[in-house]
Amino acid sequence: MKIHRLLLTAGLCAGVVIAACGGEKKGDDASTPAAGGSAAASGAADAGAASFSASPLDPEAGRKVVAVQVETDAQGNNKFTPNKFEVHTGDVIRYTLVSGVHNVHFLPDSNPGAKGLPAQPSDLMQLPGQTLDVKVTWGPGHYYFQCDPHALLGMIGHVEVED
Ligand SMILES: [Cu+2]
Repeated sequence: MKIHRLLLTAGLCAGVVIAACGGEKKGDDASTPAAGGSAAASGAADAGAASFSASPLDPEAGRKVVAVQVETDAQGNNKFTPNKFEVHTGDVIRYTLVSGVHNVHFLPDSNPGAKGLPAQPSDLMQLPGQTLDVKVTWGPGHYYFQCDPHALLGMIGHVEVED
């Protein structure tokens, strides 16, 4: 339990550092200081980047909502279910909190060269039933996401985007 709490704290601190690197305010992300190695990449990704929405989004015509459960299960495992899935451009990925406290982050360092991904980690989800939607507007390919507090415990996912 102590280890878990340390990881949680480390994850939260990392989130704060990342947010700080992106500028003083979230609305100010057009001017990214070139402090980190990925600053240029994330600056380029800002134009037309997808973002997380706490209210439901509609998929494009003919596309669908893809449900992903986010939870700490009865055995204490922190996980996305499914943690590997396919979507199409125009689909909406809907993360629904079942239990625990989690977020979703398309980590730039784990998605090298990717453009249009949500630039920032999502806020923490804390209320069971709470949803986080993101519309798939970025290009085809293989993408990685994680829960920042539990990434080191294996709370990661992969999504394959097809046209
Ligand atoms: Cu988590």
